[in-house]
Amino acid sequence: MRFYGFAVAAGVITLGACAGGEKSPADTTHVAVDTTAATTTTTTPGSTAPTSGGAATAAAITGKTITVNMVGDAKGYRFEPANISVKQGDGIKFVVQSGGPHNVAFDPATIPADVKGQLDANMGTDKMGELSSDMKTNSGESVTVSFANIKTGQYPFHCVPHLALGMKGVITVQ
Ligand SMILES: [Cu+2]
Repeated sequence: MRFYGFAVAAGVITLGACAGGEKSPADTTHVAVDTTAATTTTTTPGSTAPTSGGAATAAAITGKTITVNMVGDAKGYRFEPANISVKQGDGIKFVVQSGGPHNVAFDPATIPADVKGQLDANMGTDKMGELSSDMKTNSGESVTVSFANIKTGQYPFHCVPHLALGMKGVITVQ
């Protein structure tokens, strides 16, 4: 009885030492290598797909971030302000105030081909389609768009659910 108990205990300790000592370093190395390979493989086709000269990697905001409110009340649905001027590198944070759900969208037909891929990437990954953000419902929820690597020009935008009600504006990149 006493001998049996000792043998089991010793066996457990030995197994534990082997597993911990030999497997961990090897596993860690393999995981790290695999992750890098997987990331590279996944990112490359995604970036190339929009055919915009490899410009589809999100460019971070380097300037200031301007806040635009998304409002829906007795006076109607609107962006406040609706006409916004930014410098290249600035960002715009669209924040739900009331009347949601709202979103931020650009009509692909109005965006130059050499801007489309970059602008789409600069909207982040929470999107329901090309150049169209997810819906934001609750007050305080927001969509941030970077205008880094976006050439100067005028970019009309709108809120998909309220476009027919006139919720739209124009962003001028200077
Ligand atoms: Cu809206």
